[in-house]
Amino acid sequence: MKNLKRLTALGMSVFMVGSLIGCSTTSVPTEGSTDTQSKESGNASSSDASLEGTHVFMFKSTGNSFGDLMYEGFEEYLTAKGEKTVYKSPAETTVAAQVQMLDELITQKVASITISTNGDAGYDEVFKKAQEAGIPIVSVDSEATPDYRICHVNQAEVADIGSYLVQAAVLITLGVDYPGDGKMEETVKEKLEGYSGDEIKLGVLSASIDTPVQNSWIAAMEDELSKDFYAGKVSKDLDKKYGNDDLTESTTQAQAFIAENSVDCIISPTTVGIAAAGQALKSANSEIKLTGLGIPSEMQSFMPKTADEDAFDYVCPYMMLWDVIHLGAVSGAATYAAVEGTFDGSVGASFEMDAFRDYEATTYEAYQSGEGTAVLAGSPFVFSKDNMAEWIEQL
Ligand code: RAM
Repeated sequence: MKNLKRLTALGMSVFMVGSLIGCSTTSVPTEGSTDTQSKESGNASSSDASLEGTHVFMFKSTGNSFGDLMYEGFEEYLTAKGEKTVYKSPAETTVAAQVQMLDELITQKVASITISTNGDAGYDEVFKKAQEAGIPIVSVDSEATPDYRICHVNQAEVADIGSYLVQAAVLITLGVDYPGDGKMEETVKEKLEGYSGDEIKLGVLSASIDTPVQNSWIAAMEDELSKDFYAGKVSKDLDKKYGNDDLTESTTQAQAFIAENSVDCIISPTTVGIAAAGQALKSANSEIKLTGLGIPSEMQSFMPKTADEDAFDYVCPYMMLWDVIHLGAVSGAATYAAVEGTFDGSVGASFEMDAFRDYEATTYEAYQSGEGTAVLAGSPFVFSKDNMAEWIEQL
């Protein structure tokens, strides 16, 4: 894990400037087993009485490694605390599917709910039921309604993610290698100043049209594009398509971008979308380039892996993400503190997270975020030909 430390330091220096699977079941507890650290997904049937007192981690849907990696961290952290955890996600990436599953879990008297939501609205009734049953709700990745959550665990600053994704897409369109720590904005300004070609057009291949987290990043991308130095050089309008975090639907949408051939670079702020687009663009031998938020091991066929390679021989010259396993562990620590009654999520309230893997013990303090509060888990890393080989081993 030595490399992770070095890369963590790199990520911080780049990004902290200016801001601080269907219903598959991979492991189900056997009858009479005391081990409920299962990775079961799908139906939370009421016959599964062993879930009483268990901490639930619910992702947007099954079949997404991003959710699996977060659960890995969540489970590891809480297991070390002597707690029981379970991974429950619906097969469909919809609010209704999550609500139905939550309702069943609350009836089973689970200890807590840690969730990445599929939408802003539609959870009130079920969240109220959880609240009345004394079951705390913490959201991670994609926010839950401030009215009902203890706090949200934010992976990285939303504004930064939006800016960096646009900057990366513009530089990639202009054939510029990742310029290194903290140099993206100035490089974009410099390159655009000397640019007199056609207006650059960017596309977005997102998750669902309602997903809070992707929508917040898209709004931040639009803010970035409204800055003066893009005027007349990069279109303010993003061409948005939605693949619902489903591989097949995302592939269809990527193919639509290819058929229309009207964007220079696709930004996919979802690990499912970027992998689908990588494959579609590569198979079609398309000139459209790609960046976004991706898991290194899933993107290795579409990205350069050694410093001596030409990044532009690949569909995706560089992209970004954060340490997803650590993010899941932070959500576990927040949930644990909430259940213990030592963290109420109000502004200024804090909890201590034990040392986790390569990370030292850390105190997280809640800050105002929209109508609710959040804690900031970390910062993104840029994955490029200089560090891909190391990151493929980690994530
Ligand atoms: C996907 C999910 C998740 C998002 C990541 C980047 O796996 O949509 O919500 O945060 O990508």
